[in-house]
Amino acid sequence: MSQARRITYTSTAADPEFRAHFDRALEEVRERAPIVLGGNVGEGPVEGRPEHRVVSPIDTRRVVAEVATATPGEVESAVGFAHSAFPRWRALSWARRAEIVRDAAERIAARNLELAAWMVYEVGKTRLEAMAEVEESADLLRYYAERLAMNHGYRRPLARMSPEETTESVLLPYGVWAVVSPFNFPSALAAGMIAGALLGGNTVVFKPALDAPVSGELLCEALWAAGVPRDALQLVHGSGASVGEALLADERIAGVAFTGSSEVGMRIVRGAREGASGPRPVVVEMGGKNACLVTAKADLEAAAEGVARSAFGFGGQKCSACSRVYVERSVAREFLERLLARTRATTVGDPATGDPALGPLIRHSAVESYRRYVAGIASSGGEIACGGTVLDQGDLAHGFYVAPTIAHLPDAEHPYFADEMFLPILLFQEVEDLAEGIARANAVPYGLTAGLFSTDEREKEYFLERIEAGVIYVNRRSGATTGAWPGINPFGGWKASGAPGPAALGPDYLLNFLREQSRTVNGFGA
Ligand code: UN1
Repeated sequence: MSQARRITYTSTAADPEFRAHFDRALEEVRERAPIVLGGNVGEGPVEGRPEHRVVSPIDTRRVVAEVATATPGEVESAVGFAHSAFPRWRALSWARRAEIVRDAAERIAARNLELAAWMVYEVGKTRLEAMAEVEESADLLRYYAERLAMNHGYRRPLARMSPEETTESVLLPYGVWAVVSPFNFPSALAAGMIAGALLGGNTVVFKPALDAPVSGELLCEALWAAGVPRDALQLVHGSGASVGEALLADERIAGVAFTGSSEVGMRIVRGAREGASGPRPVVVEMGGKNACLVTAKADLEAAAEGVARSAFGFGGQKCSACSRVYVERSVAREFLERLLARTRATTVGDPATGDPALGPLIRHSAVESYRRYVAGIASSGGEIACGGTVLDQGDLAHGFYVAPTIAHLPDAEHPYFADEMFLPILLFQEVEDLAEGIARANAVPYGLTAGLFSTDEREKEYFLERIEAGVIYVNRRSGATTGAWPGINPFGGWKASGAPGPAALGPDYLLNFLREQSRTVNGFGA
């Protein structure tokens, strides 16, 4: 059943009808779990027993999926199938490929509650965040298909040297792309990269995060059902270290699209660019340490809401999360009080049974990392203004729950200011003025997103011209640094956050997956 009022990342509350529908979807999913998954190599799942169990971060006694991971031989076969499928898939008209991808979008939209319910169990998102992500996935497919159509499949007549000659620029696919996606947006980030590759006529071998294989399979199901041949979209499960590496090592892989940590992304950039037949295109979207600046001229209530939503939404497990806030001294105290009030009121709990603002972290190691950072802040003379505790009592004992945390470090140069934690830990810092805030915001290797709260036109201008980030927002109450949407907020990192190239969610994203051929044809054969 699909939802009448569409949910996006700006939605704040669910109406009772949505809750009731979602409850039913959760119940159905609970009955079907654990789902057995084997990816798809050739026409069917990989051989072998499902040896990898995906447990829900909400309650680890609940097994969400049993997954058969691909062996190196199966990865090789998957690449082989996608390689053989390439000539047929690229030979389809661009209009047909766009039609198939649009159809997949409608299939995703038609099953939105079911897909979102699986995602709640699989990665622990809240209902609203999961639903928004499913809607974003459908919109991504629609938007990229529309961009292909608006550009007429990227064939453009050019000027001619002589009347007998016709000249054209044609953008063409490369071949097989490896698409590797992370757990935190297991549907949308995969949908974007896969659609980018497929629409241009490339084929794909897709490896979803091992923490989130269900969302990956459901996405592929929609694409296959819409008419993407199974061999043109192969699906292999496994870890980055085994399956990911095997994929990248295969010389028939013509391009790599990766979203995930900077550590892995940079390894891919270094290692994968050199392909068997020349440089390989590599599209990488990596980490962030995103700052928000709040000046004395800000609407402090809007700022507190925007920062809290971006810092703590999905437990800070977004590359776009706000993890540093720099506040002008004269309003620092008042802003902090408002932010603390909001943060203390943030409900943490099981998103499948209730409607908390925050669910669990993805896995045990994230909780361990949270403990280490909290201890590190204390041992550096820092102060935990709120949070800092692991929530493992009562109903929360079987999941990975932690309290949203605001911390202050006396040393403004502390390495934590440049360390992507992927946790609900926000570092709070006073600054003299906007100039100092921008200097601090820019003083990290990353440059993904950034935010400003100020009502002053000159300050806005000053910020827009100096901030070093690919995605910037001013006065965004619904999310100071997060919540990019297809066709609205192109999403690409600067500096260590991404590779140069047209941004995801933006009008030119498909260009990443295409190479140009210039065609000059002389009518008289001369
Ligand atoms: C990511 O955080 O990994 O802006 C990507 C957002 C999302 C994209 C985030 N649409 O929050």
